[in-house]
Amino acid sequence: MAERLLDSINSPLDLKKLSVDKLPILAQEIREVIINNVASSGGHLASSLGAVELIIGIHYCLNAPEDIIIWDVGHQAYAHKILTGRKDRFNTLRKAGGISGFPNKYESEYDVFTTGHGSTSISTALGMAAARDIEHKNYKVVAVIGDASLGGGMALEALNHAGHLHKNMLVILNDNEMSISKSVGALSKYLNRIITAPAYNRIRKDIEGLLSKVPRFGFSVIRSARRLEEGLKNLLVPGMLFEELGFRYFGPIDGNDVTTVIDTMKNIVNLDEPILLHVVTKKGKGYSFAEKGPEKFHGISSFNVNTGEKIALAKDITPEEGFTKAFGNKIVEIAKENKRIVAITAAMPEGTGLDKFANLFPNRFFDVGMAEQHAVGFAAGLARAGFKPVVAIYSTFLQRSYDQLFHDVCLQNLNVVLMLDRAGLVGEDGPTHHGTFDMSYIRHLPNIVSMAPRNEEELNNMFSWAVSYDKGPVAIRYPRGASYKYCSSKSAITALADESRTPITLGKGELLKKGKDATIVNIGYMSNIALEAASFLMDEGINCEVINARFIKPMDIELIAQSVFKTGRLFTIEEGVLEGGFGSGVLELIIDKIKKDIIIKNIALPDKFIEHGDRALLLDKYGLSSKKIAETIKNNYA
Ligand SMILES: Cc1ncc(C[n+]2csc(CCOP(=O)(O)OP(=O)(O)O)c2C)c(N)n1
Repeated sequence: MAERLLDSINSPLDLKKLSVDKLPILAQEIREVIINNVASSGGHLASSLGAVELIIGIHYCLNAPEDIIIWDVGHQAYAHKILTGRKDRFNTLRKAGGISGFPNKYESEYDVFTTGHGSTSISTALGMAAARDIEHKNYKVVAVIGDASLGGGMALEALNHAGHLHKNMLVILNDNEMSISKSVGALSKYLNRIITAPAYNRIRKDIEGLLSKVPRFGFSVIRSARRLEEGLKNLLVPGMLFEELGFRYFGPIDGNDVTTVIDTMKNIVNLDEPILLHVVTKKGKGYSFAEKGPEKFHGISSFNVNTGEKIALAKDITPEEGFTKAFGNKIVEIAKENKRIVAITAAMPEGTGLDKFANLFPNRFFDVGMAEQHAVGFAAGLARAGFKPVVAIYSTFLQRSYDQLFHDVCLQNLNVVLMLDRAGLVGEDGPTHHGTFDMSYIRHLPNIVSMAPRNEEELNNMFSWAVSYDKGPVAIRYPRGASYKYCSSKSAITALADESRTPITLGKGELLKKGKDATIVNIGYMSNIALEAASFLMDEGINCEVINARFIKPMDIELIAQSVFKTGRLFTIEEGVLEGGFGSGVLELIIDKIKKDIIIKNIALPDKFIEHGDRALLLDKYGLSSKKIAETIKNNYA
């Protein structure tokens, strides 16, 4: 096989040895590596394919790692990983022990910042630029941000501050007009106008030249000329918004033409002021299936390279199954009757299952863009005006809205329903995406009800209950996937579950299995794993009582205390961090109820950021598989 250009590249220094005319070939080789590896490991394909030439251009013109590059979200940075010494390990992408799907500061000196959440890059870059200037150093600082991430509050706050500080920094706006689905919002319309009006660009220079010739004598003439200049510029010059914010705007340029990227970068990289370079790229570039379906290929699991079809894995569920689907169907069913229901997503209509609602009730559906803080504040407004807003959001992204939850929702005691998808460990996306903190950060807020369903049917019941509850906010957490994937003996658990079904009542749990030797208290879907653990223990002669608490808050401490009084042993189980979580809540309340000595063990995730890897593997590693739970109970069964 003829040697590839890529074979000689182990760092950006090697890249710079190539002449510019060779770079399109290199881009092609990098694309092949990305496509072939993501086809097996899954990952963020379309964004990474679109950014290949841009990344080559950035590394060609900068001097990383001395020069700083901050990737926003970081899902587009696969080519960066490949060019910075990780091409030989790229086949371990997202696998346990392998390289991370996002920039990771512990993985490489070229990944200056660990990222995964959107809209953070300009703040970080500005901070590093300010630090550089205090120390009179002279490295360059670059933030690379997508058009959807630019609409997030933090990015807009950072732009505002950057223009004011007037630091030497470069913001590269990678505009593909897509978020996961089509970008939404006034800013995206503005960017679209810039891209689709190339005439503006051509005449920009002419107009500036013309304006420079306006006679500049006499105070009022100058003032009028300036006003005219501003007015005309606003009307005709692209990027005026950024210029008004204190940036010099360059672009739009074709970000998939590596020569253009390099020529432009060379011209601007030494300018000593805040620069915004607007590059236009094609999401999914170079892989026809991804170009045609950038949404499907934004984040994808294993697929067949030749057909673009997904490859079914044992852990996969069908499109009709799972918690997300159950919620998506249930909200549609209820909203047909209840016209006060409105639904809100922060740029994830498909991921949260709200796409069906969006199609059926466009007037009651709001995609606010990548703006989780605003999503919750906006919901508060709708609730205050008498509507029943349902905010569907991933557990990890609601972290953005902690203060809105506190100030705008809980303090006002408003009837907002929060549907927290991807609660618990999400697997391959890793620490930035695991939803392991919500029980801790919600449980301590007054007024809010917090719950978790055992399976899809219970999610339906809980959601119906939450929508009819009118005494304050409700949060419901549920994991990725389907409940039956949470244990191996599906039939036994379904049978048990059918027997013990009870209606949802505020603050009431349910007894799933009677026993006498130990009490296992679970929250929601972990009950399935606990039931399986209980069946293992039964074989060892330990008869456990299993409780599904249903409510994290208010908690059914009576039910738990009665059981513990009988068994003398309490084991709590949760797929969340131990500190401040569900088990901690049980202990806080039970301390006043149980007067005799009991054995207590909280089984939860440790006080650390959990790495990426297969979810089942991680559950087992951290003691939350049914086998490990059974082992822990046995070992603590004195
Ligand atoms: C705070 C936050 N909200 C939501 C997400 C989920 N998410 C990941 S990428 C993405 C779209 C990003 O669009 P853009 O910034 O335009 O980059 P592109 O993928 O189009 O290159 C979203 C919504 C996230 N990572 N962070």
